[in-house]
Amino acid sequence: MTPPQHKNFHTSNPETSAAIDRSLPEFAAAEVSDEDTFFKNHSPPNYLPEIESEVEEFIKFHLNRDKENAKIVLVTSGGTTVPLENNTVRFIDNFSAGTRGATSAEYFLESGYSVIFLHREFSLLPYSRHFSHSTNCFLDYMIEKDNKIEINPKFSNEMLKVYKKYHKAESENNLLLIPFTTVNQYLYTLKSICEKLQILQKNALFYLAAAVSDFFIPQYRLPQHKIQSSNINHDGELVIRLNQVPKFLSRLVDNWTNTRAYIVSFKLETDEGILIKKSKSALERYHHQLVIGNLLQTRKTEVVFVTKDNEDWVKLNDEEIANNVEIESLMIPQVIKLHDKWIKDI
Ligand code: PAZ
Repeated sequence: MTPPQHKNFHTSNPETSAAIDRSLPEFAAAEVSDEDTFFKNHSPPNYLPEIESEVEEFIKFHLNRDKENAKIVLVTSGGTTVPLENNTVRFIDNFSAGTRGATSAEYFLESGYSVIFLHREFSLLPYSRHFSHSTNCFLDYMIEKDNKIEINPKFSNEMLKVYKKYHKAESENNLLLIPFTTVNQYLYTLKSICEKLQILQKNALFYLAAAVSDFFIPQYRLPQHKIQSSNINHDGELVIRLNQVPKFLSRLVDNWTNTRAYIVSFKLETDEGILIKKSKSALERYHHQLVIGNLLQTRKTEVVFVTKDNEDWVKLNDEEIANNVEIESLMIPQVIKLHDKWIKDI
């Protein structure tokens, strides 16, 4: 079966076609029940239908290959932006580089899952992450020989290993890359992909590692053009009002996904005193299967798996840290074990 060719979408350009619509009603401060209001008051990205057909094709391809056993994981990754202008010059962003998502995606692929990778455009990607965003420029991996360019032999073994895995994922059509930039694009695309994955039932896994903004400027209040330095108040301050982004996890669990899907969300905190409490309360509030808690400061070396009955820490030991072991190499087998048990029991 020949894998379909994928298009390249760009999400980081402002959507001038979706200029602000002043006829939209004033959008009230968000509460948990405001998810539907959000979609009513915000237009979908104009490329969404094309992404939907790519996702449909991808799912169809995998169901045709193995209807009973095709397992697909949706990995979300990276941070969402909050534009301050419609023609976006400035935006609010967060720290996430997409390391967790890109690294996890590789371990899922190695374990036989197909991956839909919903990621912030230009954040880290599976496989290329080993050579991008690093302190080495990609040209440092090359050398010139006889007026030709070659891979520096110093790096070629490492590159070959990564290349083989990348090539396998690509040639078997196991990895679908879907980008987003803004929080609006993320939410619309997430909803769509969740709905398309309903057909997989218990074989669908949701691994929601993206760092989604909690606050945004609703479309009806977004200035069309660049904020001018004259837009200040009497005290010389620029005042920006942000609304709360509705908590979409409840909709995702209750409406967007099949009730038999396995859903993993992440909880990031900076205060270790509240990490477990907040992770547990997310689980109780949204009734999904697993919350993975992590602290900003230690997220690369330890995480906590919070389920209905358990709190299990996954930690790298000193030797593993010294050997650059990736914590995702311990996390993903655990997640898969839980998903397998879910598939067997449900
Ligand atoms: O992208 P990254 O590897 O730098 O960070 C990963 C992470 C901390 C964003 C992720 O593990 C996470 O906790 N995501 C959810 C964040 C939240 O909304 O609480």
